[in-house]
Amino acid sequence: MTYQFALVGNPNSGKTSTFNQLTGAKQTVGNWPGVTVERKSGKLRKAKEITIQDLPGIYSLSPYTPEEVISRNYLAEAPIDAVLDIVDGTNLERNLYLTLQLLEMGLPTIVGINMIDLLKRKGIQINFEKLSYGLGVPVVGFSALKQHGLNKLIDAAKKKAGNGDSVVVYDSRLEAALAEIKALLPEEISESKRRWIAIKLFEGDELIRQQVTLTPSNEKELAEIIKITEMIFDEHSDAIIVNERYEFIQQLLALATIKEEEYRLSLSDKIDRVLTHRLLALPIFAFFMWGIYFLSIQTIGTMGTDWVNDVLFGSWVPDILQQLMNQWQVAQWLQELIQDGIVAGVGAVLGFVPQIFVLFFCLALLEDCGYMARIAFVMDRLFRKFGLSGKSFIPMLIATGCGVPGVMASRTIENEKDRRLTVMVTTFMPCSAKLPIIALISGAFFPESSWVAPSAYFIGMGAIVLSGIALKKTALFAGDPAPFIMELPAYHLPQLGTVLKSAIDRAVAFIKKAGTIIFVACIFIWFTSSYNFTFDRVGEEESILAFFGRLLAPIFAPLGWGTWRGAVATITGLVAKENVIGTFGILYGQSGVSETGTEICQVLRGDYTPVAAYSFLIFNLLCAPCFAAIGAIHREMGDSKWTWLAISYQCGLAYCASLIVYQFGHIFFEGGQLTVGTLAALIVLGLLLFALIKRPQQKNSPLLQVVGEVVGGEK
Ligand code: BGO
Repeated sequence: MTYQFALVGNPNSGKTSTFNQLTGAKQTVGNWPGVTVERKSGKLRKAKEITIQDLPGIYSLSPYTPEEVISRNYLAEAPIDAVLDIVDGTNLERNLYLTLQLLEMGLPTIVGINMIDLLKRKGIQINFEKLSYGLGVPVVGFSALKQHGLNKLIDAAKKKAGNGDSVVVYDSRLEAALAEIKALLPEEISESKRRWIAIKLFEGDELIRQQVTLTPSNEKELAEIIKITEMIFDEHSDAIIVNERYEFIQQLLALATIKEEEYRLSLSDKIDRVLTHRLLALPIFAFFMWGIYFLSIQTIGTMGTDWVNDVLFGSWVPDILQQLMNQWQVAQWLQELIQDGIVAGVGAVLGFVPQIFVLFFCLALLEDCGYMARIAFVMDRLFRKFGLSGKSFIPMLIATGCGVPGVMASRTIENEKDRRLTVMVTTFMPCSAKLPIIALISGAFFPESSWVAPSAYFIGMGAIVLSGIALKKTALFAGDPAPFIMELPAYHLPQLGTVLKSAIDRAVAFIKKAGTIIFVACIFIWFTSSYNFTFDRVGEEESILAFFGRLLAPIFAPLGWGTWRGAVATITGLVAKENVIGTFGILYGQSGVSETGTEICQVLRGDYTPVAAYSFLIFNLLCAPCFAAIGAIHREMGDSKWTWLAISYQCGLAYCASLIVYQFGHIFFEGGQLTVGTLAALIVLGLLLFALIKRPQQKNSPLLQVVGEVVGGEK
């Protein structure tokens, strides 16, 4: 059996090279168009029954140039068994334009993607199967220069010989017009050529118009069809066809090609490989947080805080105020209120502004460069293991600034159980108001350890994760976590303006609070710590505050800090967490030493052991948040029962954690004796571990059943 194959392709696609390889001819090869200007033929080297015709290089079959005329006439008239369409793989879009026209002609076509050696070098991947599927004809990759794949090309051509079906279909409105034109064509035109001729008539191809004889009414109808279609597409008919071809090619390319630059890892991806690594992500995050706390609480921030405490509120402000009050002959009680109440209390709180500024500057840096989004992603992986959604991390991240917006951010969680759980645990994160407590305790009791301050952050997160594990096992919160899809923005250099603004905003909010709510609270604390119930001026120990503090202190005794001052500071912290420090400023300032921050530290060290102080820190970190955040919890929970459940859970967990830390820490680090408190801590630890490791419950335990009925009527 003999075969007639035609080599067709764009100039420079490697047709002549292919022809030479296949036939052993020595045609001139060149990297400029027009090397093959006339048709040449030759016999296949390995199978002389196959004749190959090398046609001139062309870009299109709408014949504008002599080469296009030669090629089109030959393709339209010669008895060809198969067309070998030689496509420059590095220039697919332009080359496939000709391919589509070959398919429109209904020719039995094999697409040979040449220059696969160059494709490899350029990092372009072509999926030949997908391309073949899209075009509806065989596609073979080869290299004429490297002599790869040529046999496959011939085999495919032999298989395809004589079969010219095409699957190329354009816009349905255009196809409808072509179908109508096909119906107008004379019957003697064969079925295989009718669609191509319809396209050519639609395009307005003059040569075809002359060759096809239409009746006058069909002529009119053809004009009508073209006119309507042009109106529909709002384009000239030839432009409609061109656009459709390119549209088809774009879809093909999207389906079948990948450029390496599109999947090559960007710098951002490379950084993510490390920062979001399964094993490394959390240690790296811990290291970053350590660095941030080290800068804000241990070094740079502390320098500012020391200056504010020792110089600004240690001498400048009190001295200037004292002079003014002496000049204006201010009453003694008012002088005491201003110095011992307001300056000591508000000053102690304001002393932490530099540390807060540095902390939030560093956090804003991490947020602005895109790292915090990664942490949400990493946390999603971690949280998901424990049944929580990564969506819960966003409120927690916001809560590092302030618990109120943090709690409100839980609204993005669709699953009601997950949302309630998130509201309940979000305020475990240390907010800016808790930072002074962290700074004071770590500075006063652990000046040598750089891990105590960041540990507050990790304790907050640990409490959230462990709460998630334990609570998700109860029927109140059970269920699969909501899916969390977030786009990770590419890393970029942080904008100094944005970062500064974020840090300044938070510092200003802190200062505003010190000038309002803390100011009023300090007056109240000073008054109640300076007067007794008959409003006589008394020493602190006989004051109203000391009375109430002593009533509460025993509750906190097992936690190691059962002094009336510690109890009062914790309770005033419910108004605003800054009050904890404001209260210490007033109470320990009045104890005869001095108001300055450094000296408060010395007095504190006399009242508490380091383990007791750490237990105090943990309790104040985890217990119910300030009133404003409790209000937000109430709004989000939408009912008092859930709010009370949240507050009770927070205070209960805070108490248990502090108890365990103090009781065991006291024995291990301070040589304490075993007591009833140790036994209680052991039992509590056992119960907490049990809550963590027990099997998830389908049915509520009797206790939770009661709670469920109370808070949500759940059985
Ligand atoms: C020059 N791989 C590579 N890398 N190049 C190829 C391949 C292939 O598989 N196939 C062809 N070429 P024609 P038309 C040249 O001649 O066959 C190259 O127009 C050069 N010449 O070598 O002529 C081929 O018949 C100087 O390149 O195509 C030729 O379709 C510098 O593609 C070009 C660089 O081949 C066109 C290349 C003086």
